[in-house]
Amino acid sequence: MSLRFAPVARAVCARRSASLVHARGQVMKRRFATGGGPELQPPSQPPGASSVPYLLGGVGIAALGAAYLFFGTDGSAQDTAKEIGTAAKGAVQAVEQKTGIAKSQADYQKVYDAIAESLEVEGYDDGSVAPVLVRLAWHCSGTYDDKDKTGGSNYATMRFKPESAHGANNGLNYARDHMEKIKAKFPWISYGDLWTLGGVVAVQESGGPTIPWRAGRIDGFEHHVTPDGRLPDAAQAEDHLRFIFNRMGFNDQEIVALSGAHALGRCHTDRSGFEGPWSFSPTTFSNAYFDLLLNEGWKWRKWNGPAQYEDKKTKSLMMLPTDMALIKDRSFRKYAEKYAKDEGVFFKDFSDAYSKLLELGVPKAQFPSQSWHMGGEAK
Ligand code: CCH
Repeated sequence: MSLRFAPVARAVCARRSASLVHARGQVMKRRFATGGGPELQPPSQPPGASSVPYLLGGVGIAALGAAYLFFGTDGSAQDTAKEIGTAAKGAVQAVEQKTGIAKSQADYQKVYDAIAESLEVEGYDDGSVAPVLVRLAWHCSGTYDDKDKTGGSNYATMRFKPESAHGANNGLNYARDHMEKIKAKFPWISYGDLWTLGGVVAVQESGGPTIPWRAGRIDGFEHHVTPDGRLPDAAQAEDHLRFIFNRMGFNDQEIVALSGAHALGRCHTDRSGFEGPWSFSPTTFSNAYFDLLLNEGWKWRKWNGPAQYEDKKTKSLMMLPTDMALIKDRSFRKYAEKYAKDEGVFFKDFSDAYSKLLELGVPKAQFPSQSWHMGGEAK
């Protein structure tokens, strides 16, 4: 492909305003529910709603008993009490979701709108926090292990020191702090719902596909934190990618689709050690990552940092060793080629895989039966 955008190194400001104009002009207005967007109707009250409080009380008591049996007397009495409270909350929430008396989609749409309105931050990277919010949503979900069902987005365990200090999460304090401002406005939302909804808003408002999403995650405890090393190491290659993503339950096609998120954002020397953006338009979600990966010339960058590639023409773009594995490995490559040729196919596959990613580790009973399309009409 030809280089369609202004070289990054030459004009950060020009690029910033160009991509933001795109985001603002073409995307943000369309997706916001406020300011004339489509009105979402709260679900109607279920028949027999008056019996629901009794039902909830019963479920809560049952959950208390179950939690006591499950957790026994391990740990301090205070911890056990908190655990029981969480288990009860999960059970009550499941019933609330099923009966429709939980917060409605319209309530979550208000959170969506507040996040969308907060995305542009003057002076931060390329002018938008969307990329780092996509990364927060992915890292809070990608700890999942499909064998023992630990990890994932349910408990928002990155709030705790062991996980927030895992090397792969460097720099995500910025995203978590940003989301604290939203949490202050909507204290009823769980962190897992907040962070994953943030990832949905960020993709959609950057011009990406609609991501089906639903509420239902609950806040957990420090002992839910999973061991370090569950997220991918960018210095490695295809075997490592399969090892990490197969553990979560993803196949080759889904691995490649998810990797297309690198159209957004950039690497930071003070976070991962790597440097630079993957695309010329790092605040716009598109299939540019695959296009560039396949159609630009790449060579190892000569510098003091970790081994990474740079594009031969402008030397302003980068690829990680794991990115390059997507075109070196034959099975991965066929999907990369498909996505480079057809953005519609990429959007569809990304939407499916990202939606699945954001629900990893959440017991199905905690969700209402159907996913929602937040932010207006599905795209
Ligand atoms: Fe990623 N990613 N990612 N990534 N990532 C980085 C940044 C972003 C890997 C490594 C890195 C996914 C998969 C992988 C985003 C979304 C996704 C960085 C730079 C590294 C390193 C961090 C820094 O320095 O700030 C590796 C390895 C894999 C293996 O597959 C997946 C999956 C997703 C989402 C679906 C986004 C977005 C960024 C940009 C963040 C920012 O702050 O700009």
